[in-house]
Amino acid sequence: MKKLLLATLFLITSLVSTASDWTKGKIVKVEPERQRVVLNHENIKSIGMEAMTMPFDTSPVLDLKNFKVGDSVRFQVKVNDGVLEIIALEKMP
Ligand SMILES: [Cu+2]
Repeated sequence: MKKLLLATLFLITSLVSTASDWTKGKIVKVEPERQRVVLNHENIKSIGMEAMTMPFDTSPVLDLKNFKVGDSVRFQVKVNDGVLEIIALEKMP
């Protein structure tokens, strides 16, 4: 029982730390019709990924029409069935 509780607490803690982990980047390409965006991103600590330019799938709740090439942004990713998905995306001043 205690083990289960600890496992649950650990899971919740990991979810929270992932959710609060913002990474900065720049929009290289936007594809609103495919819910995809290409970002030049800084290293993503939560998944140990170095800085690079790459495409991302984005959550259907994000309206990509609000973004354009060259925008400075910050974002959060989660791994969904082995595929990276952006779950939060915000413009930076
Ligand atoms: Cu990358």
